[in-house]
Amino acid sequence: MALVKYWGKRDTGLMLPKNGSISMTTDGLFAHTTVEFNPSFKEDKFIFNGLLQDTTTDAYKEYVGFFLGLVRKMTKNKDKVKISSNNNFPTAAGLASSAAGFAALAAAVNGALGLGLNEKELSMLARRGSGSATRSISGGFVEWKRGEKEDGTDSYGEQIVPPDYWQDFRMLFCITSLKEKKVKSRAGMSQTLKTSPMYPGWLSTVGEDLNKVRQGIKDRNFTVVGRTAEENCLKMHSTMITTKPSIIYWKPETVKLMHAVMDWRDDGLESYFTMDAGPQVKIMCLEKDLEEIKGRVQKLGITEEIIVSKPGSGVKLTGEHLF
Ligand code: 2P0
Repeated sequence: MALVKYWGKRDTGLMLPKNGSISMTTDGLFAHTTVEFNPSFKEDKFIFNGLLQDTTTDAYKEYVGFFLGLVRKMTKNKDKVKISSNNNFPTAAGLASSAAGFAALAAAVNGALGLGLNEKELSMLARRGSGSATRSISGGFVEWKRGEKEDGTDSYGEQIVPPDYWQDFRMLFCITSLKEKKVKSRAGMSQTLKTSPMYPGWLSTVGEDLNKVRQGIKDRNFTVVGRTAEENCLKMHSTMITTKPSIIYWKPETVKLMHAVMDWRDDGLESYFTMDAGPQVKIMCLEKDLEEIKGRVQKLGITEEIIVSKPGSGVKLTGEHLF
């Protein structure tokens, strides 16, 4: 979940970002993926949350199909593959499902084919599936370096601190709507870059946000991290709102929660919000205030679900296979 957002690509093929970003890998939301390449398989199969997916759709071809094409080019392995992947949270609703999904898929492919990629290489492979997945390979707080090189070899995720470094940092995922969003992040960021008059302002200030959040994490300075993350989120959304046609991911419940967080802060209860390409509000707070804030959110009666997360580990291979 991004604290300093990735918004805009400088190379769409290599999935290189216009700006660096920082996220927290969360322990409460994850993807579990099993991959098998086998010469006896007749076709590729992709099962998502238990349902066999149509591999002829544009969505499949743009995401999983494209990624498999890259893997095959890289490894020269021509075997057909079976992939099964489960998310323990809603998909395509602004909860970074493609980050979790492609980080897990890259790690599973690495294991299945014995590629022996290290964390940095794995991060660059995951990046080709979905930009935000670059960060989700590592645990704790992670920075995706923008990089300068045209070939993308210096654009990967790097851990700032491990998950146990900041044990009392919490994020509440306040799910306001379980509907899939109308405009995917990929399309949204491409449109914003082309038509928002705010986009240059976004790019010119994001470096400062990165410095503040990176240092704030190292210092465990909740005020600096929370405040900067909230400001950064609002700047990103200002580019979306002012793009043509306008993209407003917020719903009335989203705005209600934003105001609530600000009001509570005025009363001395410190928390901050961040939203991504969707209506969900993620509230950052410290463990000592968690129950109070959770209770207040529940009392508003506008959330479908609240998922509480702390910094979590990155990808790992498990012996628990889905088939
Ligand atoms: C982020 N988001 O930093 C930002 C904030 C959404 C808002 O990364 O085209 O699904 O696959 O690279 O990673 C969502 O965009 O886009 C995203 P692609 P992705 O988390």
